[in-house]
Amino acid sequence: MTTPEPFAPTIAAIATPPGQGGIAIVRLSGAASLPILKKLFRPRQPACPFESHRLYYGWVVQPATGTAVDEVLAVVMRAPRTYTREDVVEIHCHGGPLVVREILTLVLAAGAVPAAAGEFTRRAFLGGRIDLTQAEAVVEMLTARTSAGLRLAAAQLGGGLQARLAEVREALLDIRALLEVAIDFPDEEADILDGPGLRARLTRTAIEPLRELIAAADHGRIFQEGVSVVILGRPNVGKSSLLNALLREERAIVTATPGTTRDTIEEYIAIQGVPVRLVDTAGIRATSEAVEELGIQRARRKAEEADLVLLLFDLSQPLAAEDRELYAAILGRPVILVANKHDLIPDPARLGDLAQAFPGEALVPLSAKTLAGLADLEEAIYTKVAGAPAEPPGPVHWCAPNARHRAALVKTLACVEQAGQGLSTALAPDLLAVDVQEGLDLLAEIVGQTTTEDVLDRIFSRFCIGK
Ligand SMILES: Nc1nc2c(ncn2[C@@H]2O[C@H](COP(=O)(O)OP(=O)(O)OP(=O)(O)O)[C@@H](O)[C@H]2O)c(=O)[nH]1
Ligand SMILES: [Mg+2]
Repeated sequence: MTTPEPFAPTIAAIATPPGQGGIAIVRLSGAASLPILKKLFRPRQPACPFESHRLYYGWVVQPATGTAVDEVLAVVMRAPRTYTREDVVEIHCHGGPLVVREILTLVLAAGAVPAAAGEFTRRAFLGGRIDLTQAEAVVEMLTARTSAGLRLAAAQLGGGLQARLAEVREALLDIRALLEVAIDFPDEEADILDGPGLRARLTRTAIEPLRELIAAADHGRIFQEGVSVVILGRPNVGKSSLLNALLREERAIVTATPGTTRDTIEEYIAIQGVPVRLVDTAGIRATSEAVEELGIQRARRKAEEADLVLLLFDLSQPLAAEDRELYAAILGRPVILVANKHDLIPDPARLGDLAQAFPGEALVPLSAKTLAGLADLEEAIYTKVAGAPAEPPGPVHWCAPNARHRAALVKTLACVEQAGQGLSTALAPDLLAVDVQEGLDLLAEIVGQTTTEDVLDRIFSRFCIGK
């Protein structure tokens, strides 16, 4: 367990983004925050009491000369009711890059040291105000790309994941206690371990919640990291038109000449809260055998990189051998078949032909020209990448374990499942206890109770300075 250093230096950083703004904030944290403030801040009220969590008006001055630097508001927040649980001071100054730099320089000259990336949040974690999952949620909040991603991060910051993990931990602690009784009182062992309840209890209180959390990680990842969707199809089927339609902007050049797009084009959109990287590709066609082979290889590679392929067809043209080859090349990958130019051929028979040629695949009729069917396509994309539109989302949807949490959860589940199997095969209780303890250790790593320094460094290095 890492503990906060008792004599940690007072740190300072500019907490607002670089550049010009209405105001900028210099933030300090540590025992010397108030003494440092007093060296360079001249409050209007000469007998300023510096009450906690109150703003005071005054001037920052050069301590040596008394020269005025800026007119500011200063706030002192006394430990422990602060972001870091240490004394915190914020100086709200005019938002010019030079002004705020100069104030930071004065603060450092008065005894503070520059804060490392994420150091304020790291102190909040070391001070025990938040656990590691909440610290990680701070980064997710800062980097969220859609409001759904932001909501998930906020829920995790509020302790959503922490609470779920605590429930599993309690359950495992109870079961470990039972196993210890069985170890200490061999006469009772049979009663305790063969009680029909114990295995069922392990399943209900640990195995199922862990499986749900892993599923939530897979679901949440989509909202936070986003997905990549590749548009594939023969030349001239309307791939670039579809990209533009989804973007609602004339981004890619569209012409009636096949072979317009020569290279891939990437753009970002949000579909019902999912950040999507959309890739338009050059139409794949066979002008000679070698080219055909290359095109098919490229399609396969693109499909492998993508979370979802939109395979486009031109409904006004008969299905071509190349259409079938493209489909065969991406077989096994998540795909939506898009029957484009539906405005030209509204005949349902043509759609039926496509459905028959590629049975079992999602098929959406569309006109990239009139935009009819676009909402259905967006719905189909969402359903394909995020699963069926969730009914009122359960509490488990309000935490999104990240890749680090997920890896540890999978290992925890394996330990707990092993313990469950051991129970069925009447394994000795001391061996069962080993599995349960291993699961508990893994949970402790997730919340940061036993996380090593290098893992912490990796996590906090994702922050910006001043956070
Ligand atoms: N009527 C109609 N025309 C469309 C539709 N979608 C695209 N087109 C037309 O089809 C032609 C080709 O469109 P593009 O979007 O450039 O096709 P592409 O698949 O990107 O073509 P390449 O880049 O050459 O592979 C253009 O003339 C578009 O205006 C549609 O839904 N209906
Ligand atoms: Mg194109």
